[in-house]
Amino acid sequence: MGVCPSAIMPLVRDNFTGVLRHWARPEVLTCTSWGAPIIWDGTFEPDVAQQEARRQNLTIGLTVFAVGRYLEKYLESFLKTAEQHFMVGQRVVYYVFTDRPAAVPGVELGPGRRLRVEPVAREPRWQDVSMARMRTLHEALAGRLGREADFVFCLDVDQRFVGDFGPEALADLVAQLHAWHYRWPRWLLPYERDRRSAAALRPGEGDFYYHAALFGGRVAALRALTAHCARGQRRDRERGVEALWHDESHLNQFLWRHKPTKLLSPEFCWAPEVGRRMEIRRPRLLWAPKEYALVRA
Ligand code: 2GW
Ligand code: MN
Repeated sequence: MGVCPSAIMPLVRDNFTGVLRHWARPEVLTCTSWGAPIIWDGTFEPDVAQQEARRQNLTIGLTVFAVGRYLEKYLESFLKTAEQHFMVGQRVVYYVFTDRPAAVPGVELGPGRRLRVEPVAREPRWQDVSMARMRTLHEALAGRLGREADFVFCLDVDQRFVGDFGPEALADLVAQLHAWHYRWPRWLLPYERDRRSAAALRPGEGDFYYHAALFGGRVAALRALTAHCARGQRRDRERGVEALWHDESHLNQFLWRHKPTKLLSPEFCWAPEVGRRMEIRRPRLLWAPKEYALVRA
């Protein structure tokens, strides 16, 4: 994972994080080898972020897909908990992509917050439901979403907010450390290795394993990310291959070539099944329990 430059270059800051307090969390990596902050609980100042976001008069987009059974199962608690914790005090626009717009639950929204429902087709294979998000997002970012939002976060729906998730997470290109893999050595990370796939990484490539359940950034950066992933998926389909972790493999490929400017610690998107970990202090999102047998039938 490279040597953290924080020991020799203690001042990592950005407008939203403030001065990164490496010293508050000496037990974890708080900075990447390319100088991007990895934000952990206690390393940033939420008030600095809040003020800066207000000063810039930002609109923050949150996209989520709820297709088929995932709508009833997850969407309401996702939205309700987002109202309690996601970018509270900022202007927020939710984009819910679904095959059944009429079934989207009515959730009461706070001031300055709105919800738009965008119809999408239902793909027959679940892998395609997940992968089709990249192309749909790419198009949405070129349309109204891209015009009305300054920053956008793209999330899986099968999770809920349990802690405040605020503007400290904003940056040009934001990636999430995967809860299951953040302690693993690089050679064990589940990147796509088949060279026929556009998502392939060679031995020695890859910085971290990033979770596709959460990525974000400025509209321009996300246009590039979604274009890369959608193009890679299309090429794979033409060649008759499919990457190991679908859109997530292509995301990891992109983020190896285009370094994210901020990383979120696994606290931001935690999986309770991993078990107790001393460094996980205050989770922001929790994955819903996986019920593959039920939903992937
Ligand atoms: C997905 C798999 C099996 C059955 C159904 C679905 C499904 C997904 C669905 O029926 N309807 C639906 O709206 N989705 C959307 O795709 C939804 O937003 C969901 O959160 C997202 C990804 O599927 P999910 O959450 O079941 O996959 P995970 O949690 O195992 O996700 C990781 O790996 C995926 C690729 O296999 C994606 O990269 C995802 O972003 C990762 O978190
Ligand atoms: Mn998920």
